[in-house]
Amino acid sequence: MNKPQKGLPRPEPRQFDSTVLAKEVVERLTYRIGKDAANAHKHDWLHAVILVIRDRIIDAWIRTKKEFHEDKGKRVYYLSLEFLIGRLMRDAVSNMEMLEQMQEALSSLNVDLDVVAELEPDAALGNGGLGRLAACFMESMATVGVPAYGYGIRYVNGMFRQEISDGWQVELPETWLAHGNPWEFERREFSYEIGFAGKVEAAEETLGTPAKMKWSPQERVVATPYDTPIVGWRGNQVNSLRLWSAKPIDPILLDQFNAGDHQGALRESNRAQSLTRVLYPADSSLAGQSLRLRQEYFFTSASLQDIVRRHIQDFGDVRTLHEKASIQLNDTHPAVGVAELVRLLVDVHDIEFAEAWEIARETFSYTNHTLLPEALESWPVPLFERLLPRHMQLVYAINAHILKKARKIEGFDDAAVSAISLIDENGERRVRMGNLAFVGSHKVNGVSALHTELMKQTVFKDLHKLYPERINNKTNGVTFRRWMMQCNPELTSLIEATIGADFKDDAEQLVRLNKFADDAAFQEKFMEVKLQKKIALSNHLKNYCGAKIDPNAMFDIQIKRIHEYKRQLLNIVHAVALYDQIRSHPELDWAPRVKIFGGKAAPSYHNAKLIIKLANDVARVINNDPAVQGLLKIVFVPNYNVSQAERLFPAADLSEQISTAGMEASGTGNMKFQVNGALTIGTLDGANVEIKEHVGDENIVIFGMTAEEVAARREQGYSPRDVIEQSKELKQALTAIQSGTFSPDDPHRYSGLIDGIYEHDWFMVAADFDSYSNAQRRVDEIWSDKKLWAKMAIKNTANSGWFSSDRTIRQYAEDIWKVGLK
Ligand code: 26W
Repeated sequence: MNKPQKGLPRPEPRQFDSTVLAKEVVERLTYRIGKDAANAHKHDWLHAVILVIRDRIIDAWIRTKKEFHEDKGKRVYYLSLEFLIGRLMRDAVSNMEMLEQMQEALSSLNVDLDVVAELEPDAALGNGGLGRLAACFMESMATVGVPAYGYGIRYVNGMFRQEISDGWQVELPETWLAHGNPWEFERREFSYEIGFAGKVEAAEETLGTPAKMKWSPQERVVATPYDTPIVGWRGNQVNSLRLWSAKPIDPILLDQFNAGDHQGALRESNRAQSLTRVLYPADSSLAGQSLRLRQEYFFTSASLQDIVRRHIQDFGDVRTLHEKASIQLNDTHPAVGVAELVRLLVDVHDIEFAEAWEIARETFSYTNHTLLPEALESWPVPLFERLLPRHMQLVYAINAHILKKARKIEGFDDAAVSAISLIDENGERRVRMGNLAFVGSHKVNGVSALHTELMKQTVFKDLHKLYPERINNKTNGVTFRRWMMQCNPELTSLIEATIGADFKDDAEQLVRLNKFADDAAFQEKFMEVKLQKKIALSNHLKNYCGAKIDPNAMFDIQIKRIHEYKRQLLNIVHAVALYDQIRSHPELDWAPRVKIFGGKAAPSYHNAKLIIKLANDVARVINNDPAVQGLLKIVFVPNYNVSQAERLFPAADLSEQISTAGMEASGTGNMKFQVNGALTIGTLDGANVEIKEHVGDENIVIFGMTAEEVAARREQGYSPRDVIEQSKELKQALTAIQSGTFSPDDPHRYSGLIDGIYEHDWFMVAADFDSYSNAQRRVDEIWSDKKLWAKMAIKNTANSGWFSSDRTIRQYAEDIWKVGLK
């Protein structure tokens, strides 16, 4: 249950005097930035505003740290290679409840808050869903009162900037730190040394079996933290996000430099700094690069050294670590931490292996975010051994320990033993990071009910047999502060005027809107807000990418990473089919639609990049054909990121959640659409299943095969060619794409892509097409009944409260972390 602050009276909204704020902004501008109002650039204003907000947050931050220290309670550490935060200013100013006063203060200085807010760069230290979830969780942990620290990497270059050139994706570096970052504080005093490679010898006093050892790394770098305050709703608690930056031990080898070897003198420095230079822009397969493993170990080791240091400082004895610390592994990216913590305990703190192993397992828990085989991390044994020789020994020791236990269990045959092994012995030997994370954790969770069930049946089938209590579900959520209150203040005000303000502290109060779903006056107001947000998006897109779209058309939106399993291709093929039908039957009453796409492709993912080009090619032809003017339009929004998302979700009528069932772990975009009153067209995949349960079958449009049906169909051997032959609509659309209708400059551009559908169609585009197309007709029917659409849209918002990340975090706190909330 989502209760505001454990029954404590809700704090009164803070009072900030706008004249005081205006004075402070000018004061910061003068004395911290060194400018007067007459000469200040917009960036200077932004900086000054942030400094004013920041100073207030710092007071609460220091108070929070003091409380943690005095409470002597358990703390939560969220280890994630990605935090996709976006902009922080609006988050901070609205969670501190000073938005209106700050707006007033700035307008008294002739400055527009919205204009300066646009200048803040997006902190895009993540790829997609997993990274954005980490950011929502940080905000929710501060909101519900979890004493938490986030740990990650301070990439100099986060996610690349996407430009679309002649319809193709081009990747450019994004330099989010170019103007400095007023939100971060360097804390050099908490720097740690991180080692790589080198040799392992017996320690002077050997202790226990396997024994304590001495690792002498061949290469060492320094990890220096930068802290960012994360303020929760109403500013009650401020947690820290600690991001590590790599620095050389010796910035320059002076002797070498003076001897004339200028490059050699800087080599070590450059090598160290390259560790945290760039985020890997792939959210599925990784071709085993050693830099990636080095990044993972670097931030994990630094975080664990910091956690152990803090624990000893506060509690004196490292043996009680598991009682006072809960470490959440966000996917397997920090899974090497299991071996690292055992190493620190055995080699540095003289604890015997068996006890160290118990402590580690009680401390860690692991979240799995994907079942895609190519995304399950594993490292070639030779690479792992060269880079982390001591950890390799410990992985073998842990493996021996686990396999011994498994062999004693009846019915655990050789196949099951080899499936749970930490080493994959099929072909090139590899260390399986998923298995390491699983055995090294006391709890392992999936991110939606369906995904968790599939984890038990597929990737972790045998480990689940061995540890049947370990796997549990924690359905994802999103923070309503960012995804409703900040990006859709118009909707927020309407809801407040209708049901009061309680939903701001407890999103589940939104259910009170259910009784207004049939109320004609409320329907009108609700759809009026939607129209306003659509007009705002139309205006934005005109400036941003030259797209001209009619706000009265249905905004049908698919925004997410481009991946074959997410099936943007199914949506594009449907657009082509619809185009064909409108042209063949101009006499019919077509619902005007704008199909909007946005998303980045991994730079090395050929088909994903081709799908972007196809969307743009199809857009060019359709948008220039007078026969469908005003009825169908396609827009590909370049550089989809958190800030674009904040404009797109509130303006959506239709949310496309059309992955091949069983492949999308949860989805969180689906929730952001729902919050903002869009209807979902989707498969029974990930959290769509639970969205359907919450909104009711009649308020969502479901199509396609279930996960079970997909598995059975693949098992039986599926013939896409036969399916295509039986669907005139599909065949026509595929033929048009294949024959170069949309790519006259290169008629064979899409041969390979379409051949893939004919030959194997792994993602079942053909198999689900007719069902999808029928579902889209149903969407058109609903659209033609404005009252029905409004009612369904309201029902979606009204029943979205359960998908608040506050609920998710409370469940983690209770079931996994066992930590009290403030
Ligand atoms: C190879 C490296 C790699 C592998 C997987 C990098 C990143 C990943 C992630 C697991 C990809 C990811 O972001 N997964 C998404 O996580 C979201 C939050 O739980 C879910 O909502 C999405 O369904 C899932 O695709």
